[in-house]
Amino acid sequence: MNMSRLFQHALMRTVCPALIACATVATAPIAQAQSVPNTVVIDNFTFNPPVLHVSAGSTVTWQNHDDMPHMIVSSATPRAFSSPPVDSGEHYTTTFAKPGTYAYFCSMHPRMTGTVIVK
Ligand SMILES: [Cu+2]
Repeated sequence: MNMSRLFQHALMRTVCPALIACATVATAPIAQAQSVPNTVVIDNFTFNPPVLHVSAGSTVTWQNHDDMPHMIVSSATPRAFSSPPVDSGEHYTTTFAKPGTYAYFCSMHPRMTGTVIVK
C-alpha cells in the first residue's frame, strides 16, 4: 500500500461520517431547489416547474442548469419579455408587473415551453 492510498483510506475514514451527515442535510436543499419561489430551473431541455404561479410585481429567475445556452422568450405578440442566450450556469430574470398568463418558449429549442401565471 503506497502513501497516497494510505492517505485516501485515512481520509475516507474521517470523511465518511461527515458524508453521511451531509447526505442527510443535502436532501433538504435539493428538494427545496425544485420549489424555490419564483424560480424556474432549466434542466435537460425542460422548464421546471412547467407552470409557475407568482403574484403581480414578482421577479422570476430562470436558472440554466443545462450544458448549453437557452433563451426564454414570451409567446405573446408583442413579446412580453425576451432573454438573450442564457449560458450554462447563468440566469435570466424579469419582473411581472401585471396579472395574466404568460406562455413562453426557448427560441433555440422551440419544443421547450413553459408558462408563468401572475395573479
Ligand atoms: Cu433551449
